[in-house]
Amino acid sequence: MSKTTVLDLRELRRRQPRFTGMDPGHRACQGCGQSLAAHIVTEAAGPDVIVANATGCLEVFSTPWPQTAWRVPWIHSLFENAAALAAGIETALKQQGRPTKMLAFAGDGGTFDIGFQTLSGMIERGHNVLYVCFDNEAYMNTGVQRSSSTPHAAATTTSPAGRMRPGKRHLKKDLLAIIAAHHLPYAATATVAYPGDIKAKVRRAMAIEGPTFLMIHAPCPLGWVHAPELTIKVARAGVETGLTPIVELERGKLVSVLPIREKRPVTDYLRLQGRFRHLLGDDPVAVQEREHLQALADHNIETYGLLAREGDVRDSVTAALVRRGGAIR
Ligand SMILES: Cc1ncc(C[n+]2csc(CCOP(=O)(O)OP(=O)(O)O)c2C)c(N)n1
Ligand code: SF4
Repeated sequence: MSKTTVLDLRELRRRQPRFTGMDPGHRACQGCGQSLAAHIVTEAAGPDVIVANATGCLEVFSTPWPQTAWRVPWIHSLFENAAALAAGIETALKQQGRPTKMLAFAGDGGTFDIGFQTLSGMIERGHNVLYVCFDNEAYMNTGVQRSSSTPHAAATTTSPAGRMRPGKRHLKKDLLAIIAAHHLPYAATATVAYPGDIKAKVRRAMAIEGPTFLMIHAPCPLGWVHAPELTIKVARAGVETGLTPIVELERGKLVSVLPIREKRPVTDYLRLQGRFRHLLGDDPVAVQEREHLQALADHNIETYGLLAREGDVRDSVTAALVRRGGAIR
């Protein structure tokens, strides 16, 4: 009879080679959601990639000359043209008979605002690029200025909360709906609260020929004003309140969602972050703004069908997503 081998799973995992596209020795703040997300994305994308990275925190903290945290080919782009740079490299390599899927990385400022034109053009022309937006909801690298991704009523340095107005006056731009209108093969949202879901979505998006888009909700302790150790808790509260809908779209149509199993009030999200501190009191404006944000969360829940339903069949890959309206792949 053969001898039974007792496997030490931890030892086995330690010995398995694990690809990392980015080293930990960089200069991000403690608890930076974006650095966590970039590690997860590059690990899932594997070694056979080239990254075009718009300026922003990720670029600045990962490449202080002459150092770099990147273990994959990586190229800096301007604030506004990561998608155009990725599209150009992809086209050049195709012409040389070396087709590849490019990665483009940018923050929300580089995506929702200043890089939007090149992003739209890249998708419209059908380039083989996975574009990843690390959404920390403001221009963090230059001092926490509001972007069109900043949530309504959040305080930033250019939308301060004071007597005249309670933080940002405008709504967060519904970028996913605009991206969906391009009818691209695949677009999805994700959050650092669910790393396995990010990995599954990156693998899906990398395997698809043509333009794909992933937007990752990435708390910024400095700009959102929360303790570094709360990053995951904050991100999870975003999902469970409905303020951060986690969904997948194919050709612009919703195919799956990360369901909310126990819905929480938006105050559970707001009270964790100093940028919403002015919304927690009893004064009528704070109450009105809280109600407004609750209505926005409820709208997301309704629009995407986020509440868990009896009989929801879970996605076998992530064990988290459930189908809404069609096949996942
Ligand atoms: C045309 C142009 N305008 C402004 C800047 C200055 N700038 C560099 S990074 C940045 C903010 C980046 O914000 P975001 O894309 O949200 O990334 P984050 O730093 O938040 O990760 C700004 C305003 C620039 N480099 N180029
Ligand atoms: S400012 Fe925010 S996004 Fe930038 S490195 Fe620090 S935590 Fe990360």
